[in-house]
Amino acid sequence: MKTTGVLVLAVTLTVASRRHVAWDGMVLGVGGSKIRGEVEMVAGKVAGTTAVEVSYARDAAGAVRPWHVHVGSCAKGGPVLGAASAYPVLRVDAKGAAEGKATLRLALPDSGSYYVNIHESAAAMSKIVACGDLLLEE
Ligand SMILES: [Cu+2]
Repeated sequence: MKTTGVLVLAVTLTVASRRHVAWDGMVLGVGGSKIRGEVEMVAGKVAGTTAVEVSYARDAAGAVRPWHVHVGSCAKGGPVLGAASAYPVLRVDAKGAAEGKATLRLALPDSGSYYVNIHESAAAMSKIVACGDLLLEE
């Protein structure tokens, strides 16, 4: 019986340390862009990593868009979360849709404020075409 108790405790601790935390948000066009989509940020498959997925529609076919999750909010701005190089550019398809994934070398945050933004182009990083604040879902 003692062994069973230890086992139950071990299982309970394992489950407790794997809280299902996810960050979700809507991606919405800024300044006349009609972009509409979603972003999700969850723990990566490898411990200590974070996986981000973004997908959206209603953009200009053929556009190539840099994007990142940033610390802060669409309203206030803030620095890129992780390395900017971890976010492969989005390539908008013929129907105006795009999707991308990034793996960040940091553990999924369980607090703070984050947002995703889509930049006009590598040559016009300061122009934001879409943005979305992330909300913590537990
Ligand atoms: Cu950015």
